[in-house]
Amino acid sequence: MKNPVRRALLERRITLGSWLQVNHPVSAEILAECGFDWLATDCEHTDIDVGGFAQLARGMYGRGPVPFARVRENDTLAIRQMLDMGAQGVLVPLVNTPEEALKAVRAAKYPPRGIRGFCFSRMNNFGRDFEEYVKNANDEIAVIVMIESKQAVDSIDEILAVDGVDGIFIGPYDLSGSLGIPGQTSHPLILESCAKVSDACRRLGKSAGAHVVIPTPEAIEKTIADGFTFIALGIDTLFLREGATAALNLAKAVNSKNSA
Ligand code: 3PY
Ligand code: MG
Repeated sequence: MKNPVRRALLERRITLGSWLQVNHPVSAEILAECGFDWLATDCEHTDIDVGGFAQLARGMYGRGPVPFARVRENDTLAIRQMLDMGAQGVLVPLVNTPEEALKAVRAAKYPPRGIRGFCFSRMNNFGRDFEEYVKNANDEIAVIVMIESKQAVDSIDEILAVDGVDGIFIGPYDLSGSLGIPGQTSHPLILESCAKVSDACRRLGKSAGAHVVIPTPEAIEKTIADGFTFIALGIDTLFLREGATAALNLAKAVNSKNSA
């Protein structure tokens, strides 16, 4: 197993991914053919459990994108099971302290660096590639912690200093709740927090990630200019709705022009 996205994270190079919330492998297969560097399956805010993730990851194998899972919480077993199902990177929500960051890293690493359990499972072709997988996993699996509270922003240097944290990913919605401005993700306090986190990543040589939910040229430009390199574009659900709505609106416009 080689994970080019982890190399890019360590070198602070831009990678482009997307976000999966549809609990069916067809959308994973379709997005996997689009050329993204990685695809993150959201297991925190969807009905996608470990079995669902295993199906989506099967849709990605051999198609290019590195499978990431946003795990449902910072829980040792949640992280372990996603890795055993073939995730090559985890995004761990609501990491607020260096201790919590270390917990996530230790869950993702085999001993002696961590407490990941050994087994035959999907990630090592049910034991066929056991030795090779175990030899490389600690160096190839990416661990990204989500910064989505005031406490996390205030502790950003200490969180980034945790060995094994490859980068962070901003959660602007939860951050807005924590800052007392729920839902106001363009509020100056959020922008200030993002700038602080991005600057800390630059100083400490770690990658900063963000989700460009509506990928307009301005939003992409700003995200890159702000120093983010691990960039999620859109969501499968939004691509479906936007594509369908655009086609329908086009047909309605043609129809009304023809009947005018
Ligand atoms: C947040 O904004 O809180 C998120 O977790 C986005 O995925
Ligand atoms: Mg969140």
